[in-house]
Amino acid sequence: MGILNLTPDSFSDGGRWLQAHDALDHAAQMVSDGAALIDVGGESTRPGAAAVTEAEELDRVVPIIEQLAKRLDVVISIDTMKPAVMRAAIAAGATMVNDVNALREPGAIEAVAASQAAICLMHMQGEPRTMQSAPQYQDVMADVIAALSERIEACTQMGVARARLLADPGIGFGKTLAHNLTLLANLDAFKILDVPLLLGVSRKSLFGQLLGLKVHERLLPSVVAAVLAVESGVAIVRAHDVAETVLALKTAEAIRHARRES
Ligand code: YH5
Repeated sequence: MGILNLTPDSFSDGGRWLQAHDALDHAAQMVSDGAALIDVGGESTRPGAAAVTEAEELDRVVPIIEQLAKRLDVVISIDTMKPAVMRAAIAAGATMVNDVNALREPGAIEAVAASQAAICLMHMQGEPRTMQSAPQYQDVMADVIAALSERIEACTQMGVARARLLADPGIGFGKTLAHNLTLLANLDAFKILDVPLLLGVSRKSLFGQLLGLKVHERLLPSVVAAVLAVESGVAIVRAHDVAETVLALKTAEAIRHARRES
C-alpha cells in the first residue's frame, strides 16, 4: 500500500492544478513500482498537527480519487476519520476505508455499512493531538487485541461482513518505543482476530528513537520492519518508499517459497 499524502506541505506549492498533477504522477509511480493499493490521505494525524476541516479535506481528496479511479488499475483507500469524507471518497471510487480511529466517530460505521468497501480498523490510544503524551497499557498486546476485537464486533453488529474487515495495531499511535517493539515482535498473536492485518511503520518516529535517525534517513529500518512483518503474517504494509519495499518483499517471498516444510 503506497502512501499518497495530500496535506498542503506534501507537494509543491505551485497552485491547485500543479499539486493535483504531482499527486497523480506520484501515485502512478507507486503503482509502476508495485503498489497494489494507494492510500489517499488529506488530514494529518501527526501529534500537534493542525486540524483539517471537513470541507478542506473533501476538497483535497475527492478530485484526486476521481482521477485515480479513472486512470489507474489499483485499489484506492481513503485514510480518514470523518464519515462525510468516507461517503464522498467511496462515491468517487475508493473501495477501501482506512481509519486510524477504527470507525469510532459517531456515524462512521453507518457511512461505510451500505457500501461494499473494505475497512481497516486501526488501534489508537487517545487522540492524535495528545496520544504521545503518556501512553499506558496494562499489557500492550492483550489491550490492543481486545480493543481491535471490540471494534470488529461493533462493525459486525451493525451488519458489516467480517470478510470486509482488516485490523492494524497502529504503530506510533499512543505507544512508547517499548510498546511499538513489543507489538512488532509479536504480530503473529493478532491472528486470533481472524481478519487480515495491515501495518504501517514507514519512516515512523520509533526509528528516530531507536537509531537517532531523521525522517529522511529511515528507509532501511522501515524496509526491514516491513519484511519482518510480512514474515509474521501481515497481509498489507503501508509504505512511502514503494520501490524499495517491493524489492525487499519479493526477495523475502522467493526465499520463503523455497522452504522445505511449507
Ligand atoms: C498506520 O500505521 N499511519 S499516518 C509519523 C511519521 C511517519 C509516518 C515522521 N495512517 C498509519 O504514516 N493508517 C498513518 O514520523 C495509518 N496504519 C494505518 N492503517 C502516520 C504516518 C507517519 C507518522
